[in-house]
Amino acid sequence: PAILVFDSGLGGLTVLREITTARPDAAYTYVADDAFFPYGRHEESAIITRVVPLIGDLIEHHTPDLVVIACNTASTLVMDHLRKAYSVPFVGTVPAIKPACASSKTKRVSVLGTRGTVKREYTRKLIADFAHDCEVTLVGAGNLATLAEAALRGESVSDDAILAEISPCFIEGSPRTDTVVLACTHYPLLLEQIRRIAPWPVDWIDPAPAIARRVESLLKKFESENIPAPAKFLFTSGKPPSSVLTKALQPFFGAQALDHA
Ligand code: DGN
Repeated sequence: PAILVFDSGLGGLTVLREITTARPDAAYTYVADDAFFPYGRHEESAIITRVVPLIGDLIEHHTPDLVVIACNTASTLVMDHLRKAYSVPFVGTVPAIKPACASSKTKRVSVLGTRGTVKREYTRKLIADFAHDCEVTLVGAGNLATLAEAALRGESVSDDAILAEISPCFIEGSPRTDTVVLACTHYPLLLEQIRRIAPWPVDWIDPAPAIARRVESLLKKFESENIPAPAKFLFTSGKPPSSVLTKALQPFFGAQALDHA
């Protein structure tokens, strides 16, 4: 099967990594709309106008069997529009509020996302539907996705810069926060550093494994083929990646060739 994975930038690679483990036999095209990055700073209407036709063009050009929108900032807005406009199956990425509230022991959960994601109607509805016995704090991080991309490029990102973005997630008191939803696909790129500097240990919920399970179930009809994994492709709408970045991306694309266009 052919799978198209889309994000505003390179955060969706954390989702790609998980899906490729589940279905190593699929052909992957990863598209980063980096010319419009970060999506968190755009108006809702601008994101819809940008993403819906862009995905249409990509479907026409790449004819995928499945499209994964590996971006919360876009998924919380465009999934209905996409499903109405195109017949290919879609998997979106939305804040994992339901599993976080189910697993939290203290029933104090924070949702860390872009400013766009945390103010969405869609996110509020997830809270209304699934957080009955749980107190949910929404934290809009203005700069964390950009810091994650800098870290991926090999730049050093200071503990203080990250702490400034994540500290509002930690609500003191009794009981205190024990679970934080990573509601932006970029944040797992920083998880090691985030865990090390967090004021206290919490469960960080990364949606990628759940997305990979969903993809696997939608792809059941494509029998797993015992063939060498096809090359994976990276497309960017802005600048081509530097050689440093291309090297940093290699682990996400596995041993196969990484081609860029
Ligand atoms: N990775 C994206 C998300 O999951 O929301 C958005 C990053 C951004 O555009 N700021």
